Amino acid sequence: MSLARTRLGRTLGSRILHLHSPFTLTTPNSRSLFNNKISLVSGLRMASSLPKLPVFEAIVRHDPNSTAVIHSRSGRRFQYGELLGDVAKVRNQLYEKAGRNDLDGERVAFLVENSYDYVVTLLAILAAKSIAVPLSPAFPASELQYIINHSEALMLLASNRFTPKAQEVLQTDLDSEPILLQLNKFQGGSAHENITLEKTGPGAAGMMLYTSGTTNRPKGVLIPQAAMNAQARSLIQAWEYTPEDHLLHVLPLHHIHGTINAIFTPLFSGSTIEFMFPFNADAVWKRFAAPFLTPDQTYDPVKTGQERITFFTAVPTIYSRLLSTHKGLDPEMQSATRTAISPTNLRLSISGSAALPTPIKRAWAELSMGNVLLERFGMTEVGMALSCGLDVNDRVDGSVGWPLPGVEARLVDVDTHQVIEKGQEKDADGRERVGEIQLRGPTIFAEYWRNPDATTKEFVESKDGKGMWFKTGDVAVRRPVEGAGKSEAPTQKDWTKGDMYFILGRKSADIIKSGGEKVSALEVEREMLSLPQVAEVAVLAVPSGKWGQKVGAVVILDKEHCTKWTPLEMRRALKDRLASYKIPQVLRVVDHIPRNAMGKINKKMLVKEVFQDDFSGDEMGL
Ligand code: MLC
Ligand code: AMP
Repeated sequence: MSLARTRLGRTLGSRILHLHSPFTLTTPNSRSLFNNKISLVSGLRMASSLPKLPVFEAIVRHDPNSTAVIHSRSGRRFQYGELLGDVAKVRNQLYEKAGRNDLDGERVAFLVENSYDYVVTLLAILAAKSIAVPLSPAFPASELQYIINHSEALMLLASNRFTPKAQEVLQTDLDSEPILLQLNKFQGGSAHENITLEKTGPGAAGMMLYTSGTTNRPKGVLIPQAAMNAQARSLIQAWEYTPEDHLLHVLPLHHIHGTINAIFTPLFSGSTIEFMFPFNADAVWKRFAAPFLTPDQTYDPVKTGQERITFFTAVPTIYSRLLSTHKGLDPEMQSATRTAISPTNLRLSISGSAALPTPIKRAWAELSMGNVLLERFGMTEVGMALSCGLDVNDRVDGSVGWPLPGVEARLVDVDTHQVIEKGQEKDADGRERVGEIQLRGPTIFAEYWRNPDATTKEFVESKDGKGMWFKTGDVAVRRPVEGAGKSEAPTQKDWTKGDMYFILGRKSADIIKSGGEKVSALEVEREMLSLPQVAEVAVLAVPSGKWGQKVGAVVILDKEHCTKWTPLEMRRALKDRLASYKIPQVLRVVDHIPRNAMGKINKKMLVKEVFQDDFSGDEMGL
């Protein structure tokens, strides 16, 4: 046992076990306990067998020598052939550490960086038929404490890098103590093992993502693996992922966008996932350009040692940052990056998680010499639901397209509460009818964890007996678009037909989308009200060119505590309570917040009154 490891073991106490050295134990007591556990599970040490989940069946079929994952900065590569062997190892270690050979339906939280290790960990938890709860390492311990308590996590897995963070969380006041397991890093080059897929069924395997909503604490969205598979299949059909796709991954991994669209689905298709996180515009431009930095700027993966990026999926803020930094690149880089993102090289660039402003879409198309961003609409609870089509004519400005394969969508009139049937998109006066988007199908989540009331509230019964509809809270109109959904091109699919959906906004003013991150105004208000400085507060969505929306706070100070409060002081006060993107970017201190007779604040009016000055000067800088 190395000195460093002994020290680390001591610091963590007897709860820790190093994954790749399962016999390295930290205390004599834990050794005997552990040995007992080994014998209990020894019959299950099936390094070469996994349950027959569709994702494993797909991975087994891929060329074992093809690249599954690349770490962009180090250049380290991991092949499809090594993936399932590594998954089986980690799955077995979960059993060993838990001292149980059945983790069916248990929640396993994990703090692992964007890497091959994250992919292996996620799949290993599914292989154990458990529910994977990915945590954001950027969250303060108090937010992670909430998730661990709420999900009743049996285990907390942490990479070496995030073990200190995991320890910090374990030192908070937890309802129960999850078993901590430190995962060592895979270096690449594991043997290609023959993995047997056993017909044991998926059990309760799935993923649970925490999302802010109209309640003051985030909700756990339970996505069974069957829904994860349905989401992946739908996207493969719509966006045609292939083994030739090379995806540059710049997104956080505790959201549906970064996990299902950019990990789970590419794994189904045998695509390559290259991790480059956190997002940095200069680094992304350099990576795009790399395979084209040849004397005549032709694509040369052999000489440059870099394959081209064919697939990129991001939020509008990321495209906006890329556009505004491009001007600062030197001429050679400008030219190479333009070639790299042109449609011949970058097969598909997708925008979603927030409304795509048309100026960003146009500027990207111009810079890339014709790559029109494909916009789609999704949600943690439903995966991807609506999408524009692969055909360029089907990427209509301002529209999120059509229901994806396998997804059923309808609009329910926000005024009359009637379903807006096909052909009834206009009222008697010829005005467009605005409706809430409701969805159903195999891609939809199962429930809000331990929250039957919220689950019941967000689903409505159907009249046709074909299943309940999920209420998204997003409002839209449907209209025909000349020339869209009509192409005979081979990429045209049956789902890109009929009227297209255009999102207008959300029903609730209490949900803010900033840089693709969802923020609950109520959650922020709750934390602010617990500060001694704050007597009253309203948290609002302030329109922003750069972020889509910014979190804004209108505050009445508690004069007994302070008479002045700066944005910096506010940020400092909230730093340990809220993830940084939830902390208001703009603050106004006022003497009075107008309320109606019911005591309610009209946030849509208040934002106009108070933040008028912030609406300008925050353009995208394209
Ligand atoms: C970071 N900051 C934000 C922010 N992200 N503030 C508001 N909104 C955000 N989204 C804060 C940081 O905490 C920091 O504050 C300051 O801004 C500058 O940080 P930065 O380093 O410049 O920001 P960066 O790390 O580059 O992040 C920006 C970003 C990131 C756009 C790359 O927010 C991001 O990856 N967003 C994507 C989120 C996502 O994947 N959403 C999908 C959800 S699923 P300070 O005070 O510390 O300086 C979903 C369904 C669907 O929506 O349809 O896909
Ligand atoms: P989240 O809860 O973080 O998964 O965010 C889901 C929400 O993001 C949706 O309910 C929408 O409000 C918003 N959203 C996602 N994609 C789009 C889009 N293309 N246009 C507008 N809003 C979007």
